Amino acid sequence: MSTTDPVTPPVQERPEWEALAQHREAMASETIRDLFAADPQRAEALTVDDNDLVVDFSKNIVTGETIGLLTDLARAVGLPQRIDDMFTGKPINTTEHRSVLHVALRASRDDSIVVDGTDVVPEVHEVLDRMGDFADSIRDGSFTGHTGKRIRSVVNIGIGGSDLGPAMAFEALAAYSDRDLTMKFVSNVDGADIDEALRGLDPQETLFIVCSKTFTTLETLTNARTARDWLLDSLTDEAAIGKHFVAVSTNAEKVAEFGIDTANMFGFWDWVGGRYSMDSAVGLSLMVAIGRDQFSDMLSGFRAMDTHFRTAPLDRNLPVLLGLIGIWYNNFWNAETQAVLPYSQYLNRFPAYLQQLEMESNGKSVDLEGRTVDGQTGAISWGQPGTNGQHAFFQLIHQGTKMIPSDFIGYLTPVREVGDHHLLLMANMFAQTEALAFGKTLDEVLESGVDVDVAPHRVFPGNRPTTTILAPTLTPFVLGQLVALYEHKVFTQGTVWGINSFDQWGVELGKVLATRIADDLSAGDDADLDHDASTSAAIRRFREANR
Ligand code: G6Q
Repeated sequence: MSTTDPVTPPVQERPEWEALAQHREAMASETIRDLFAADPQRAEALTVDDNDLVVDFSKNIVTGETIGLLTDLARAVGLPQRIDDMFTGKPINTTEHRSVLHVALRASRDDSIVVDGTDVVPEVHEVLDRMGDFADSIRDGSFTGHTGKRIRSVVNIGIGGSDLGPAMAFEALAAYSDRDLTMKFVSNVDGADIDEALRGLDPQETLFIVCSKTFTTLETLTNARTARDWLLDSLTDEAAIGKHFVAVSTNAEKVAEFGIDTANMFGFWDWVGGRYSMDSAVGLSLMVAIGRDQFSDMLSGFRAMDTHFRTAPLDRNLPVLLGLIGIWYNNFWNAETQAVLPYSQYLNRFPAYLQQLEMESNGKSVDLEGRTVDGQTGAISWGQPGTNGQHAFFQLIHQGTKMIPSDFIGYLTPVREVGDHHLLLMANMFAQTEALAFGKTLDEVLESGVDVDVAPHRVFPGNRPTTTILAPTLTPFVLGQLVALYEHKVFTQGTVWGINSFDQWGVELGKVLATRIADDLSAGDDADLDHDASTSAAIRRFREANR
């Protein structure tokens, strides 16, 4: 920022924020129950659809006025301009001086997005085409390992953004995958992860995809070295590396240094953040599993949501509404967490994926002007698939003292019919959102014949906000739409809070300290330690145990 740039006021100082604070006071006595009773059109008015997604916001503590005030706020902070800046490649990741162009990863072949004088779309499609050819060759058996055997197991080695996306999406789309291929995802530096993953695999039939944007990440390189040793233990010939290792990275030099031929490298670009990269070459393992056509369907789903985000009016815009309603609870109702509850076993890893997307992006306390933010930013995001959660933590959502706005995600038809399971699954999902919104009053409990002493315990206060997201079924297209929905939700929120959703300096300190402590752990018993007393004691215990 130059000294002549106008200073953007903190969002809390805007009149639109104050208007929301006053509206919150007025809403204090409203209940979802009353809002529904007062307006028979409510469900319809607060439901928005786009392509395959239908999102019902009506079971939230909002009115038309709330949405109006929230969208006024979004306009006041310049959200439409920020969206345009992102899609046109402006360097909005100001702390890393980069464009933020994950949307270019799913641009159509005939689109054009120019960054520093270069149209990046042809490069994106060149990599996608190479990935497609490679995936085809694994799937049809024309690519063989060092001893001529076809590849039957693929191990993705990566962590964070180079793991969570492909691992989540592979599980989500397992029904569309080639079941003859065994897919594994190794991320943790805990040796147990790779040790368990490699059990039962035949080195002659195993391909490793080492996925690392920087190719300097300790966990990934340690796992990749272990994988290389495992392979060479049995195949003995260094030349085997070329047939069993490929890399996904932006850093050709480091890839070559590791010993992987850069001809076997699939590139991406510094304008793709790790947690926004599952639709880049980072998705190679997914593409091998589901094939290039289904991967392309997934990209179409992403693109459909991008178009919606860019063109729909703010008050009918799914990511904008999801983001703004999240801010309504986070900042005006003091909700500290938000749950994501997919009623789909295939989406088992989706909450973990979103945890990184949301919390690494918006877990910031310094704004774009370099000021400490005044008020809350990113909410804690968590969840589990239903119905499992119902038998565990749902008690607290129903009757606890905290407000936990929850997104329920479900499908009208199952990917594969298994008896009446799907009907029961969805009956549970709909029942939960109904119970959370409308609860059960003391009168209703007493009317049902419950003893007076126990009755208070059986009351459900209701008025617990939920958003229901439905799709026809879980397809690659729907998954793409869903991921892009949350990507743009995160961007909407970051824009309102005035923070940079695309850096992650908070993960750096731990990395630096871990490298230093690794040296301390391997030093001799008497080597000096320069840490606090607690950390030094832990290091000594470790040294003693590993003497
Ligand atoms: C994501 C983060 C982080 C990153 C990992 C792996 O946005 O930057 O999760 O993806 O640290 O980094 P590499 O891909 O460079 O190994």
